[in-house]
Amino acid sequence: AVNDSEVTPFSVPSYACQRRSTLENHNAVLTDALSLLAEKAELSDEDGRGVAFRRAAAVLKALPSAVTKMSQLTGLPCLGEHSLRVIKDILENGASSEVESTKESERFKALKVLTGIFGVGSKTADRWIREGIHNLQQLRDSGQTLNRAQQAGLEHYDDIKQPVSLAEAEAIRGIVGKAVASVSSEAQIVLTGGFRRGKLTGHDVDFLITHPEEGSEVGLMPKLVSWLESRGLLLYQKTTRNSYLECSEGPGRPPSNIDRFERCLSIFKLSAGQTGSGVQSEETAASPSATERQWRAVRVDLVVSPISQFAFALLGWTGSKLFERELRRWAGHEKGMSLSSHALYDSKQVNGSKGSASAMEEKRSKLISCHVLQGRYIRASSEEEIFAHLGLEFIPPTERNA
Ligand code: DGT
Ligand code: MG
Repeated sequence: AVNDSEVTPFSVPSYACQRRSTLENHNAVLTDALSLLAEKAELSDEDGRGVAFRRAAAVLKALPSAVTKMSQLTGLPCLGEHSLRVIKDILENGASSEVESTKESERFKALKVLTGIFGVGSKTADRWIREGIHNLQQLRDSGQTLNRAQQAGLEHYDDIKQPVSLAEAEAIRGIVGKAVASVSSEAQIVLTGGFRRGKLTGHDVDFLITHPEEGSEVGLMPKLVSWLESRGLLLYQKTTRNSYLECSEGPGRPPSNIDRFERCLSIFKLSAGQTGSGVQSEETAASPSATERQWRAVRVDLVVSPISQFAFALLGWTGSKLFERELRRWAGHEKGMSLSSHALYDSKQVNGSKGSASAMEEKRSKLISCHVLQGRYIRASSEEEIFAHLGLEFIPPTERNA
């Protein structure tokens, strides 16, 4: 055994967007434990605590080998007292008592089941639990009023909780690609989300659609949805309008742009024939009925972006969620910029000052209408350019699995 004085502590940069996080993880036991506590916090509306556990897990994911001693963790960023206690418990006792008791907790189990229903968030789940509803049967029997999304979510629960395979994602890519091509010969579609990061399964399939000519993306979404609906491919869909309006000092975008459709949350009906190899293999079938009926329900998200915002949308919808959050934190805290899935805004240009924006300036920027702001929007036509503007080394999608 190596004694403590010979242990070389690991070293990683603070922000996840400064690190290359592949799908390889040498510390899965530890990161699973921390992720579960993050999930518990998120389901209890303790977002700050949730992010802290997510950041700690991401640091461990980035390590080149398995942690065996606490002393290896000396000096690592983002490992708070609570996370360190959980890690220590696992290294010393093989398990964390907090994690184990969470897994057994009736409340946690109920929150997981209920929020697993598409359209149900933690607040709704919490209300139902307080009314004595802990599982799907109790929900069905309760006579609770469900909205359209929740009804569809409950109906397709077993299918939706089943991971989507890459083959299924590619089959859907083919169908949606055909739909896009039929409504516009020039429109482009990209697979984003976890599959773009090289994951082999996902909880949904995410697509980003754009058109090379600015403005021609307007109206694409309703046409696309009609195409899919008329062929019976959508079990559920809800399209929401884009409410983002870029306001730079340059010529403003026409007001009509705030009205275009932007995002469609859907439940796709994927036929067995469309994946080539059948919907599910025998051993992974959620229920006999899922194999008998020769189709399955899959969550699909469609997003339409104008070409001027495409690079930002692509970066924003590729994930991981923590990687995105860290990019925005880096932009704000280290660069005095504000990054979204629409744009990069440099607020430190105010009065030509070079330093990073003070909290006061940032507050002022938020209060003042964007028409009189003196900062500037930074254009970018590729992800590489956005990383460069942020002063970060480019991290390809497959290394954004933080
Ligand atoms: P998955 O589907 O479980 O394999 O995991 P991901 O990484 O595909 O996660 P997902 O599908 O929830 O979201 C994909 C990315 O899209 C995520 O990393 C962040 C981004 N995203 C998700 N929801 C929103 C949203 O409401 N607004 C914006 N701007 N981005 C979002
Ligand atoms: Mg996804």
